[in-house]
Amino acid sequence: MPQRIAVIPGDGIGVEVTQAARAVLDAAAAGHGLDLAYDTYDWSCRRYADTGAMMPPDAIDTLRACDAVLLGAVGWPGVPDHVSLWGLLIPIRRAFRQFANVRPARVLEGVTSPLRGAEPDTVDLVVVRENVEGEYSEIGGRLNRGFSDELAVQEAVFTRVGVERIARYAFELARSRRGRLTSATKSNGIVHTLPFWDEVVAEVAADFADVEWDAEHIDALCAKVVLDPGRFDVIVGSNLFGDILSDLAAAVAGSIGIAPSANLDPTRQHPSMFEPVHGSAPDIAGQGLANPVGAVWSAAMLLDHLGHPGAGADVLGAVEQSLRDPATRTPDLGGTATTAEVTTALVAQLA
Ligand code: GGG
Repeated sequence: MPQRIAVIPGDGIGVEVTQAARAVLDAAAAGHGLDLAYDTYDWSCRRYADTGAMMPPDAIDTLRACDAVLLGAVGWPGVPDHVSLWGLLIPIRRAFRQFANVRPARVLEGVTSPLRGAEPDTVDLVVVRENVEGEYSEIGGRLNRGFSDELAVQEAVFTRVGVERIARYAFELARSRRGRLTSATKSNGIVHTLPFWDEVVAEVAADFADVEWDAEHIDALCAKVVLDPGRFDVIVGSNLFGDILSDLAAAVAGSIGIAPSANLDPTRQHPSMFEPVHGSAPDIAGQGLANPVGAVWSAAMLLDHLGHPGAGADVLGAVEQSLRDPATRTPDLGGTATTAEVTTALVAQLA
């Protein structure tokens, strides 16, 4: 029986980078004797423009049977960002209880960090983002539209179950790495939810005496990630803080184009989803200039998750090798290589 991967290229460069990731997955599968099968879905802003919905009504049931989802990017001018996000990406994360969004950031050889002194191998951190609650909440609404007293209310939702499980996931991850965890907070200003977050994280920490940990207010934490990124190992944050921190960490690592992510249901009751951190990049879409590394690295995480760590390590090794070579760096990394040229080099490495 093949392992089935649902591929949702989505919008813009999502189409180009998922094609690249598929080619690399095929090469890794051939090298390791894996049986992978793909089902591709055209769910996207284009579909929204044609039909009024990003996905069909039975989309979640369609995905339920797959072993993993590979997603490209979501968003296109003309469709409001909250419509595209809440019409595709967020429903999948929630329906499949993908509560841990794992986003590694490393300065790799051949990639220049904008930070002075951030040499290869000096920055190696993982942002663990709570992925199904927090500030990304449907609870709220707008009143008095169009009047001068118009207002909008949105409730952040932090549950004990939700905070505890993401904290536990992050502490376990830190324990398997360098044993250091930072919790992102803002409990000085956000007076209810974040003191609660801090309390629950501290309770979980009691089970991890071997992990050194602290909590940092998000503003100071952002400054420290820029000033001294090498000090961080695992950073755990709420949905919004994790989203912001992972883009910052990707920029510190040299380009958001190389940043991968895994939306995990660690219980494995539902499929997990793998996607580059970057969006659809309408400015370069369709020109063959997109960096496929974020999607390919996400595919390596997918292989790991499906029980093929050797294949995942080979894909990451091929990525590292391609970045070392100036001839296979895309324009976001100061090179001139096209998406297709990088993909061909990656596939050749794996052959
Ligand atoms: N590659 C995924 C993508 O297109 N992300 C766009 C985005 O805005 N994501 C927001 C989020 O991850 O919450």
